Amino acid sequence: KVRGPFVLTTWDFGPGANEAAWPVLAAGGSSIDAVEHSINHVELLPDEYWVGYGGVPNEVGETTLDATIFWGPRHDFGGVGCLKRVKKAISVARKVMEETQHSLIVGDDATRFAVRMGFEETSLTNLRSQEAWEKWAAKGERTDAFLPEPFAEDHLPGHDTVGSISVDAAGNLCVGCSTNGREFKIPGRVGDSPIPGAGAYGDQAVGGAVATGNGDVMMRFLPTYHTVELMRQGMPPDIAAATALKRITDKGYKFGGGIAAIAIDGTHGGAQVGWDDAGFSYSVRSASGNEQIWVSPKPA
Ligand code: SD4
Repeated sequence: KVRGPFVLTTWDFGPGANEAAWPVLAAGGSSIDAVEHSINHVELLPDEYWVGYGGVPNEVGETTLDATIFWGPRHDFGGVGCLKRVKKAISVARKVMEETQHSLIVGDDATRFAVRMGFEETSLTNLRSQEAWEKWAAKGERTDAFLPEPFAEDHLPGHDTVGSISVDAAGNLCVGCSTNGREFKIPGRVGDSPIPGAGAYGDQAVGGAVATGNGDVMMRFLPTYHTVELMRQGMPPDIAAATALKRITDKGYKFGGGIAAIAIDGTHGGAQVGWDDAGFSYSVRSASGNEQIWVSPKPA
């Protein structure tokens, strides 16, 4: 449990993302700015394969982004799906939330909306994502999303969706996430990240949860909504997250997925399935420091 304002961010970039967000909270700023700072930090990392610029491309070699943001005080929400050629997907999601009556804008129209809001249109491809795509395309393969049983096992070498949850000094909750989704996905594919209750969910009275992993499976179960609702009933975050994931495995799905959750009072926890060997962590920054918590241990 942490006290006072805090920010929680998933995966190995969590500590760095939290540090990017912490000055906002330390200065008495808003959790919405903290979440945006945290996620922008990861979106702009050139060597981060799963989020933002330079990220894992789709089947035709284009990187497209999904992102979402929840704002507690008004239970407000904004998201973008399959956003192209704009780096800061979480910031575009914030514009959807703050500047429109809509909740989710997708595809080329999301790009047009972003440009209208003043964002720069630019390539998301860098050397790393270009090379990864060329190597894959040279094998002449179709994406494994065409397999009849795509979820019989997890084919993905890694996952790294960034999810952030913050509560500021005023007690206001913000939850966000951002991702490229899935390697060599079918163009137009949108994952769980911009679906409310799937990739992220928050309730000002309870807390927030963020998910990472095979979104094609996870979105069928709204696991972050489930986690937050169990927390509302008094379940600790780690048990709530594990219970939400168990709902999925109980249906027979074998997949890799993780959830990190934190209650408004600072009690936090996470759970994962399929990543006993791969390792899954989240980090929490508060006035008492920046702590990385391993839900499943990082391989030696
Ligand atoms: C997706 N959930 O689009 C995302 C991928 C992910 O870590 O989390 N990767 O399916």
